[in-house]
Amino acid sequence: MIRKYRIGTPIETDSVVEKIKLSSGMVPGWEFDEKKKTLSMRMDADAAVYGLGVQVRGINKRGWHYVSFCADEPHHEEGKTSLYGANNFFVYVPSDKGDQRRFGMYVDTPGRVEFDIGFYNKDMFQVIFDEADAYTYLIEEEDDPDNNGASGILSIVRQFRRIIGRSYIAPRWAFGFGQSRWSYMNEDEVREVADAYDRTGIPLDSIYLDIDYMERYKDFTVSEENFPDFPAFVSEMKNRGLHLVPIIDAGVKIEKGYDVYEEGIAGDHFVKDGKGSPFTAAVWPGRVHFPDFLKEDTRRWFGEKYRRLMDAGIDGFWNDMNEPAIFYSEEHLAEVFEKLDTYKDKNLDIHSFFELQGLIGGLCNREEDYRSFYHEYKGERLRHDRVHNLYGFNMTRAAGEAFERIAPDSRPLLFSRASYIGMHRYAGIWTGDNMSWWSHLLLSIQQLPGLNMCGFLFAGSDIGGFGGDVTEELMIRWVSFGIFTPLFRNHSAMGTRRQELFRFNDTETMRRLVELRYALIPYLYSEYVRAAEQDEMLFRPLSFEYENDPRAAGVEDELFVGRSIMIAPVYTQNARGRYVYLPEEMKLVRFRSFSDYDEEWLSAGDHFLKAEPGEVPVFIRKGCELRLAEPVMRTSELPEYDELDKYVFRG
Ligand code: MIG
Repeated sequence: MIRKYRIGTPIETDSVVEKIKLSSGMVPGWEFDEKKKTLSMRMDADAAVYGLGVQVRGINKRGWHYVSFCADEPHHEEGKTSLYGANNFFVYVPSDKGDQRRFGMYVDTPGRVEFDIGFYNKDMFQVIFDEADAYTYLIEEEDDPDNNGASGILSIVRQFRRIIGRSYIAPRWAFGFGQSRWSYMNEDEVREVADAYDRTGIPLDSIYLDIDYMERYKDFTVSEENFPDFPAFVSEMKNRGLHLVPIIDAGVKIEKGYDVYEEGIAGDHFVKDGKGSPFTAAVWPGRVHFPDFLKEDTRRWFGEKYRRLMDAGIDGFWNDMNEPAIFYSEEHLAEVFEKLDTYKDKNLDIHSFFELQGLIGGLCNREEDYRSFYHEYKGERLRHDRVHNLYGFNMTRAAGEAFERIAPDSRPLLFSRASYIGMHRYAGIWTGDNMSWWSHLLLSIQQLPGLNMCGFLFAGSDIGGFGGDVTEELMIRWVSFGIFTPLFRNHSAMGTRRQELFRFNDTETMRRLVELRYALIPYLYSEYVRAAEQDEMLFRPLSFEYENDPRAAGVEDELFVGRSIMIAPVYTQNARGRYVYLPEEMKLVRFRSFSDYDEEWLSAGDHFLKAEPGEVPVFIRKGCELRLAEPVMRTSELPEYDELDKYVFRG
């Protein structure tokens, strides 16, 4: 049962595709304070709150506040309130003691909105708007005849997923292992990576091209110096069964003679400053203009540009910097330079010194800059901050819509950093610039359920961590978890320790783990496609499956993956295992490789689970089965799930 309510004059976002009749009045159960622009509700002492897409601090979101305002935020620490996505759907689950009922809520507003979930006042849930213009959808449990036994929370999620449209389905090769680095600079570096993987026998399906493949960071160009015959190189890789996946950034370099820039100006495709000229900011290439992806013909124009790379044989892309990230705006930079001059001969004391530091540190992603340019959206001129959260969504939609025209029968890979609900119909996401920290391995486990709830099924984090130096043990544990995530990509930042798997001492363990991934792909991919088609979640916390088990509600580090299995990754240093809670009896299979394992039945309750680095425990649910393939070097050599009969594990 879904009801839709209106607050103020909402901006249409295209996130909901089903027509739902507007109900009159305010969302029942919530109070709206017009002056404070706040919706609020008292929370039951034991209530849990799930959802909100990609955010910090665990699966149950209660106890912190979250701001939906897509942010280029490379520090995913627990004090942060915004990461790259703005995904305003949550499920509220009260205890059975009070008189409240479970429900889901989607707050559809493209501007900034804060979800204070017991942060300021531990018993209050507050939705605080910048502009109180929104649709809210209230989703209650209903008897769903074809819910396949889904329990209350899952049926709420499923109803929501139905109204936002079917999730993007990535090609199967995208489940293969991907190796990325910022950046492989030229053909030879890419070849060396491919050769080293083949030499060590570690399966691989794709190699990513980060910004340096371009000519001076200009979108849709390829450096002729470093990739002299790009189409030939793409097909050389293709002949080896490898896909190259280039990055595309949101900003278009301002450069006379660069056709994307020239066409953008001629076609009036860029966002405007207050005076009506194209807004100038800086990102990688230096000064750029931002395409106004909110305009349909700009999406069409920009989307067509992907064709160039596709004509060269490319069939996968990642869209970056589309919050959009801004290093500085030209206007503000000039102000800062002027101000800096006044410090020159000053005796800098504590105040002026910090002020000076703030001037420089505050150049990036500045609030005021986001309020200084304009879009043309559905026939209206709107200031950017009011529609900020739609930017990355619509950049990615431009690509997705273009793929439907350019390659209607094939399924290119596409994922994005920024997101809004609605984008899940066109692409997946990756979780951005994490660190090579154990805590971020845990974070990457905990981010998945919230993403799945919002329709993002094709998702994953940078394996091994993006920033900082990874250790071999962390990499082994991270890969041991990553083999279950749809996007399974090792990526790291410039200047950090090289972390391709063949660079570690124990490449044997790395190979076994990636082989296990390939053995799992038929299961994972068929469960993934099914989840997309049936509006289900691929990754489910225990509390979603065992709603009446109070112990399950507290489990933040175990997940069901598809219908048959549950995982309990190890995410601490020097561990030889971990504690695990089983809501019911399950079969444990402890894999050292796809063909080397031991099995045992474990009863419901708590257990210490032994798992040395390199051992991957998988729990098979009672009455379910898991079939593995024999590993191969490329996904193209894998059979379908139904064809497997050799390695069958039964719970
Ligand atoms: O400001 O393209 O999240 O994956 O390697 C950094 C360089 C820009 C951020 C992405 C990261 C990518 C990096 N990009």
